Amino acid sequence: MRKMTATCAALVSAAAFTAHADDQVFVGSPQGTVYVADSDTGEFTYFACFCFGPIVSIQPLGSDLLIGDSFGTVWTIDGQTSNTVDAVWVASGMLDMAINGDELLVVSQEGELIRAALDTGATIETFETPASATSVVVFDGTIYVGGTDGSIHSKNESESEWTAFGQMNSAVKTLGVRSDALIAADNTGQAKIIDWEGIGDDSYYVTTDTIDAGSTGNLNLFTQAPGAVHAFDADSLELVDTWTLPVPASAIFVRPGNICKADTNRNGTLEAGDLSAWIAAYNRGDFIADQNNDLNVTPTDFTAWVNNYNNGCE
Ligand SMILES: [Ca+2]
Ligand SMILES: [Ca+2]
Repeated sequence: MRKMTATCAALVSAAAFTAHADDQVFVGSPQGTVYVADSDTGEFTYFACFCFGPIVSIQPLGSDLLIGDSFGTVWTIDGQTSNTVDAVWVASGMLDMAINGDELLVVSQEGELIRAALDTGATIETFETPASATSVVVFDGTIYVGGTDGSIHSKNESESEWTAFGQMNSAVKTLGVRSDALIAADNTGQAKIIDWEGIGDDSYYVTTDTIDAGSTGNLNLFTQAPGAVHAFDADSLELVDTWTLPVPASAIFVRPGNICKADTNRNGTLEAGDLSAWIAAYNRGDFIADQNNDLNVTPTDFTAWVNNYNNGCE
C-alpha cells in the first residue's frame, strides 16, 4: 500500500461538534459465536457461529474479519455477510492473535509469541520475549506484548530488542488500542491507559471478569466474562453504560461506523489531528480510513476524507 504523508493540512479548517460514533461492536463468545451491536444502543444481535471456542481475538483484514479461537484456528469471514472465506491453523491453545502486515502474531498456550504466515498459518519464527506472553497487539507497525509478570514491551521493525513500555500490577490480561493510547488490563481487574510515548495514568478498577478491551474513541470498552460489555468514558474513565449479551463474552473488536467518519481519531471534534489520524489509519489499513464506506482502504479515501471533513459533522 502506498504510504501517505502529512502534507495536506492546509486543506482542512477547524470545526467542533458532538458526534455519535455509530460504531459496530463485535464480541466473540467462549462458545464460538460472534454478536454485533451498534455503539449507540449496545443491543447485541447474532452475527456468526463457528461453534469452536473460546474466541480469543477478532481483527480486521480489508472488508473481512479474522476470528481466532483457542483451538488455534484463524477464521476469515466476510465482514458483511459473515460467510466463512478461509481458515488456517496456527498453534494449539492460542491465547491471543494480531495482524502485522501479511503475518499473524499469535500467543501460544506456552506463552510463546509466534510469527506465522497470514495465508497458510505456517510458523515463520518464534520470538524471544522478555516474559512469558499473554497478549499481543500491533499499532502503527509496532508490536506490543503483555506478560505474565505484568510487563508490557514494544518493538518495531527497525528494533532488534524489546523496549519496556509499561508495567501492570499483575499478569497482563489483555491489551487494546485507541488512537492515542494503549489500553491494558491485568488479572486483578486494574486497567491503565498508556499513551504512545509510554506515559501511563493511574490504574483504575474495571473488574476481574475483564477478558478483552476495545475503543470507540469516546468510550473504552471491556468485555466481561458473564456476558456484558462495560463502557467507560474515554476521558473521565467513569463507567457510563453496561451492555449485556445473551451469551458469555470474550474477544471484542470495534468497526467504526459511517457517521462523522472525518473525526478519524473519534474524539468528537473535527481538528487538524484528524488528518494525521487518517494517515496513520490508512497506513495500517484500519477501517476508520475507509471514508467512502466501500469497506476497502484505498487512495480514493483521502479525497473522501477531505470531503467528509469539509461537510462537517452534526
Ligand atoms: Ca477528532
Ligand atoms: Ca474506501
